[in-house]
Amino acid sequence: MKKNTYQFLSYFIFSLLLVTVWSCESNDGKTMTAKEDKLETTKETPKKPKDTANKKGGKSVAKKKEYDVLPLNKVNLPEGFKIEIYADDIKRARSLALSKEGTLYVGTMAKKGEVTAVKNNKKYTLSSGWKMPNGVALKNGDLYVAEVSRIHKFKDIENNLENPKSEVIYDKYPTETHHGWKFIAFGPDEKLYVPVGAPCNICKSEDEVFASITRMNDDGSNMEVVQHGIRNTVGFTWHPDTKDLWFTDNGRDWWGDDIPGCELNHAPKDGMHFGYPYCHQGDLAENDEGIEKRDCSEFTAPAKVLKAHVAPLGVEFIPAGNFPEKYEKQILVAEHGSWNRTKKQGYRLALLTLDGNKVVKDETFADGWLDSSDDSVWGRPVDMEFMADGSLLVSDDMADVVYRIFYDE
Ligand SMILES: [Ca+2]
Ligand SMILES: [Ca+2]
Repeated sequence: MKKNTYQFLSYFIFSLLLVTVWSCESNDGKTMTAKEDKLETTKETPKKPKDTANKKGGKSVAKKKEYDVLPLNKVNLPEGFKIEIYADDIKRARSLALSKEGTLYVGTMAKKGEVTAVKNNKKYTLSSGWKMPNGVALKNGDLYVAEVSRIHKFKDIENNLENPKSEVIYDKYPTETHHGWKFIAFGPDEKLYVPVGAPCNICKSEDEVFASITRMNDDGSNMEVVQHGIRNTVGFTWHPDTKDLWFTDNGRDWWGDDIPGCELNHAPKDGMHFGYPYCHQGDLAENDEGIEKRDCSEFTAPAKVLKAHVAPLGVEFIPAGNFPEKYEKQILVAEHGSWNRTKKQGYRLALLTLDGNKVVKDETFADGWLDSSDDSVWGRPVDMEFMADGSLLVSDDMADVVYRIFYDE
C-alpha cells in the first residue's frame, strides 16, 4: 500500500476513534493494529455514501444521561407488564445464562471485564482480566465462557461459586478484537455454537472462519464452521418446535443513515451463506472495489430486515408461563441502538410475530431508553433470558443492570 494512502487511512481511523464517545456494537474494539489491519484483503476506503448524513460518524453521539436512580418509569411496556431491577451494579452487563437452580451468569465485552454470577441477590466474580469475556452458556451444570479467542469451562459451577476454577477447552479462535467478542449458546444438538465476526466493516478474509458461526463438542473438539456470510451476530437461539437456528446480524456501516438494514436470519439447515460481504439485507450488493461482485440471489436473504444501525443483539422465543398466550413462540429482539446514525434509533425490544417461518409483524415491545426529543440515552438492552416462571430478564450494558419484565394484570 502506498505510504500516502496509509497515512490517510490512519488519520481516518484515528478520527473515527476520537469522535466516538462511547462504545457500541460496531466499533468497540475497533482499535485495529497494523497487524490486524493486514488481515483484510480490502481496506476501509472512505467512499461517498449514498446518503451522506452519517459520513463523519458519531455526529449525533450524545453523552449518557446519568440518573441517581434509574428512571424505570420511562420504559414503555404493553398494558399489564411491569419492569424492575433484578440485579444492579454489574459493569457492562452483556450475555446472560440462567441455570435451572436460578443462578444468573453475566458476561461482559469490557476488555478486562469480569464474569459475574448472581444467586439469591449475592454476586460472585468468576473471572477477571479476561479479554472481552462476553459469551456465557451452560450445559450439565458446567459454565462455558467465551473470550475473543478462547473458550473456558467451569466444571460444576453451581457448587463452586465461591472458589471457581476453569480450564481452557479451545484457544484457536482468531485474536482480532474487531467484532471479536462472542455470544455463545448450546444448540439442540448439544454442541456449543460460537460465532466469529468479520474483523472489519467490509472485507473478505482468506480464513473462512471469519464472518461465520462455528460449533464444537463440549470438550472443545471438532470445531467446524457451520454457517457463512455473517458480519457480526451477537445473539442466536433455536425455535422451540422446529429447532431451526435464528440469529441476528449487524449491518455494515458508512452507507448513510438508512441502509443497509440490520437482520434477523433463519437457518433451517447447515452450510448456508447469508450474504456478507457480497450482499446486505438480501437485496443490496456490496459496491466496495475490493469485494468481488456477486448477485444477491446466490445468498440467503434475512427473515426480517430491521432498521439500519439498530444493532440487534439478543433474540429469544417467548415461552409459556408468564406472558399472555398471544406472545407464545413469538420473537423478541433486543436492539442495542445506533451509534453512528444522525438520529438515534433502536434502543428497544422488538416483538416480531411469526406465521410459520415468516415474520409478519414488527412492533415495539419495550422502549424508552432513548429520548428522541434530544437524542439522549440512559440504557441499552443487550441480551435476554426467560426465567423458569416465564418472566424476562434483560441485560443493559450502559445502565449496568439486569431488568426483570413480567406480566402482572
Ligand atoms: Ca445477511
Ligand atoms: Ca438469551
